[in-house]
Amino acid sequence: MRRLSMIAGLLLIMAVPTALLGCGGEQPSAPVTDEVANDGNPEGPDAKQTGASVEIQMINTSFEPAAVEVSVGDTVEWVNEDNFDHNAIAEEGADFASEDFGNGGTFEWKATAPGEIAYTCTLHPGMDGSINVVE
Ligand SMILES: [Cu+2]
Repeated sequence: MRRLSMIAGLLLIMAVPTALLGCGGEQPSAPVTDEVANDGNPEGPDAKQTGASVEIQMINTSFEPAAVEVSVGDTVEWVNEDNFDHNAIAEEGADFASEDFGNGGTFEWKATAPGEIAYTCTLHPGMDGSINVVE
């Protein structure tokens, strides 16, 4: 028990100057506690929450690629490259539903849970796609 608290004390002593250095002196106290709570690694937790962005084109009345695999936290973005309207409506595994949108229009949806998703464009029978969301 005593050794543990000594180690904690050492870590605290080591962490404080690092946090102070990171501040550059212009913003005195407020950000320090945040940096210590993040273990002094701003890339870590933030980078994981942000996730990647995966683009799906709507072109020649199909989704390209028609099947994608994304991770929880990733954002899927549909971009309409055709000169007429499309939409992206989840049929199974999720509940997103875009408006109809034309050339250059986009729709975004963020994957929040793992699973298999089937979606379609309701304007064009057979224009189907799938998203496999993994941890
Ligand atoms: Cu369509």
